[in-house]
Amino acid sequence: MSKSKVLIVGGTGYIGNRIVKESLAQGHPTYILMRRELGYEIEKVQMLLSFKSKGAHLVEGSFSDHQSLVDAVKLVDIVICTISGVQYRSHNILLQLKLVDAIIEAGNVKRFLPSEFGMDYSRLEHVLEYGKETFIDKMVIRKAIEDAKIPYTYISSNCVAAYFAGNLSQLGTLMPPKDRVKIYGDGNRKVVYIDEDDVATYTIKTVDDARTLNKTLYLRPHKNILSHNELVEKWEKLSNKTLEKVHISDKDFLASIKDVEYNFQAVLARIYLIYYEGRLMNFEIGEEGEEASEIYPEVQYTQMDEYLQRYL
Ligand code: GO6
Repeated sequence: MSKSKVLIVGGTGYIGNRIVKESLAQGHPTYILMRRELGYEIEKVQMLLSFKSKGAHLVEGSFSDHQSLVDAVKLVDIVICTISGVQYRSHNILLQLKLVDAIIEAGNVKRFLPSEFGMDYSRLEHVLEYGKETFIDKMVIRKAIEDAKIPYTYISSNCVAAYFAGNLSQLGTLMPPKDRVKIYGDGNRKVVYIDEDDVATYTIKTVDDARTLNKTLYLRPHKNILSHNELVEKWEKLSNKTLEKVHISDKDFLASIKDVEYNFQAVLARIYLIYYEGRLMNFEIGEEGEEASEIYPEVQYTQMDEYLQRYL
């Protein structure tokens, strides 16, 4: 069977660029949307040209040109969108409604993977008041996909390591702390960490897999399910240094959310749900999903002690 053709929208981003590389590596004819608005964004243009030299096809288009999206989508079997959601207030995620419209009109797409790649908001029975509306956008996209009966897979990748493990989950930095580490509550809730390269590996592996059609693929590699305390302990062993632990009570953490700007509130709200409430691991996957390391046991995923070595 020949490999399906894949279009990546967001191919220069933090997750998207890895998916492009993995799609090429796994032998898929790989197409990347090159937005006309790129203009002078020179790093992105150069990255796209380097992907082109490795065999990717650059497809020019724009979210403000419906026909260009239809034409792009018609070239492929699979559409993967990794558009960023982290500037919550700009509602970037909702741009995908235009992609959904294009997929409906084109009518040829075998599977759409919208930009999820985080926690599964559909499994939250409640969220915080802070940043409440920022949990809605991805659900709006899901509804549009399901109403249109577009075949889909949602990827729930949990905590990507560069944001959550390399800094030992300390806010405002991407490097590990030197002397003192803040621990959220008692530090015992289970959190799932994942190397972003492994996000790409599992994502591309699943695009032609009938087992994940119209389901969510949860990335929960079992050796990477760690409490905050366990993550810190791994770093202490590697660096051969003991850090001072400062426990932040849930009350103090919640109080601190009040005074920060909106976008940061949305970040803190997620940290709260993950580290104080343990929302990544407090539900069974069940019939709606599959677990990646279970259905792809051949993938040698990166464990966090190995990942952390780059920070030594
Ligand atoms: C990642 C972050 C962590 C930012 C999700 C700064 C959506 C999700 C796990 O942009 O708002 O240290 O699920 O110093 O569904 C940001 C966001 C996290 C990164 C969270 C994210 C995760 C978005 C930081 C930091 C721990």
